[in-house]
Amino acid sequence: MISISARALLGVVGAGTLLIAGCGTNEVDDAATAGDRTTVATAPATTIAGSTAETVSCPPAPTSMMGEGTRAVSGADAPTVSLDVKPDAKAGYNVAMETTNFTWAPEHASGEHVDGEGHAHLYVDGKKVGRVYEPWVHLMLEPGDHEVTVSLNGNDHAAYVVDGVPVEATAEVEVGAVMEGPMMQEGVVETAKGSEVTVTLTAEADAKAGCNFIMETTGFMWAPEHASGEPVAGEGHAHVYVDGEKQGRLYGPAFHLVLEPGTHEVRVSLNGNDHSGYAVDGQAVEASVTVEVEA
Ligand SMILES: [Cu+2]
Repeated sequence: MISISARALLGVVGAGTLLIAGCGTNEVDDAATAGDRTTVATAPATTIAGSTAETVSCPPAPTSMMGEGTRAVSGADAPTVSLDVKPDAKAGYNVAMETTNFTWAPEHASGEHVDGEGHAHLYVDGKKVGRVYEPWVHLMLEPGDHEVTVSLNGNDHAAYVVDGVPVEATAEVEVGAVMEGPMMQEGVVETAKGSEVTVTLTAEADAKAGCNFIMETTGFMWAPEHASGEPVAGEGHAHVYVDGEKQGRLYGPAFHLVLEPGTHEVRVSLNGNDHSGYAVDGQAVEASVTVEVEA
């Protein structure tokens, strides 16, 4: 049902003009499941352990597309990318990119060009969904035939091009009318004493648009390849919420968000492979930061 020809990126989907790295147009995903809610209710934003106190100002989306341009590269050192898209056992698709001669550098996004460094841009049916900062992304797609494309871009967003051909990969994805996986209980996993799981979240204005977010975790292993699989102690991924609404999954510690003007709370939770939220002493393992986007 999926034919593969390239690679992909990261996935969070947003409502409205929200531009998160990754997802399709809607992110129903695991959003409707009850387990998440509990953790939200019991953890007021102001007391979340890993949260950043000050408000971070994030530039709005550019009103016109800045010339992102291209960067011609050649020779044996030119970056390459390939793409693998597989249905997730619960919802949506897991997209894995493999790259060569390429260094993921979310911390340099919108900064100076460095040969071989950069991030990916994700497109669904030719429309840019957002940036991807790491090789795994979760995508929600509407029923129908879709083309998922990832391009490799430098820190300054210029697309890498080899012999006039963009370094990108495309996968054809055919989404059936019903693609609901088995309903998984999104409960809470109390972590055993002595195996504490923690997360902190920081945001920094991106020089071009939006904010770049970085999670730091302890006692936790990113396991995108096990998402919607059996729980393994300490493994998992994150869920990201904006103003209390789930946007999608995160498969690694770095992500980019362009939000609508206003003040927003961006929150992440650490979740097991089965999507249960990690908790320590009854407290959800999550972190939040408040960002302000100028009109
Ligand atoms: Cu999950």
